[in-house]
Amino acid sequence: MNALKFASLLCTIALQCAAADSQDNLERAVLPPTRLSEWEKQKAFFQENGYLWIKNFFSPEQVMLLQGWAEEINTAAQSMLSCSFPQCIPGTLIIVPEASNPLQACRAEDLLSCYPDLYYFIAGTLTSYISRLLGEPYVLFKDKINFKWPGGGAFPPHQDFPAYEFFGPREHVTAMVCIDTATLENGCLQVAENWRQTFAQEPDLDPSEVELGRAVLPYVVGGKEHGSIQKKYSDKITWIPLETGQGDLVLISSFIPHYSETNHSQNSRRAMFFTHNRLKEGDHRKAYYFAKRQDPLNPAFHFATPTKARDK
Ligand SMILES: O=C(O)CCC(=O)C(=O)O
Ligand SMILES: [Fe+2]
Repeated sequence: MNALKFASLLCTIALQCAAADSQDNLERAVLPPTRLSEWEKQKAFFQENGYLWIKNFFSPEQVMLLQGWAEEINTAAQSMLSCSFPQCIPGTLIIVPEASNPLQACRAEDLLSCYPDLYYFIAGTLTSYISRLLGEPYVLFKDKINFKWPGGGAFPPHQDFPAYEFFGPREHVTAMVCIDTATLENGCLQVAENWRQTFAQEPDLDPSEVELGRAVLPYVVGGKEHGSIQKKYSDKITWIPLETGQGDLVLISSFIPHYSETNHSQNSRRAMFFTHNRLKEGDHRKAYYFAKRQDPLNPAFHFATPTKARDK
């Protein structure tokens, strides 16, 4: 085959892959519900799979608002890091530096206590949506923005539940709001495909917990990998990359295994995460942040994250 034919063959394969990719995305992502039957379908998908990806959940105007908050929070985070602002003062941002660079913010937390308009925005959109979708009131548990700057660290495979379990609620729903377009190159979120099926026959796990989607997979305790699923288990998982666009929403249950790679691009991959729990399991937000501010370096608060904790 001559060079020209070979190049054209490569081009055709690339185009086919791109077409297959966007077809997959179309099949995986849904649009915001507008009819009762769509709510039911979306609920069933979330309960079956542990995640739900809604394209264009937020309007372009709302995306601009979210980007504005993300910028403001970043400016505040960088100045707080540069003057070693303490974490223990309620009503201020909690800034967690990147493990590889103490002057770069990996994440900022407790945003909603600092930006009341962001709080009302989220309560009126996401909290209401989650409550409607799941058929009972939900309440905010914690919130954060992960900046994932160029070179920003990977989040190894983990489940969120073990990081939250000491605070009461038995399950959580996290809403990921995509601020920058997320790609494989910049380290988009990846979720486990059919994880209940993957581990249905696993001898070390309780089959009824797996069936209910509530099994905790054995994870590494202590050290740099604290909180990440043991390799023996994570190797069995098939991952679905969610290449989300600005304003897309992804809901994940606190049990679904997920991870993301290092950002290999030149731009940030910012996403906000709003974790909720069932109101009937109590409002634990204040207790969570009180505990975190008292002991910010406790490994319990650095679960499978590219940040530094005590005794790691
Ligand atoms: O930002 C990401 O890619 C993943 C974040 C995550 O899983 C977490 O913060 O628990
Ligand atoms: Fe997570």
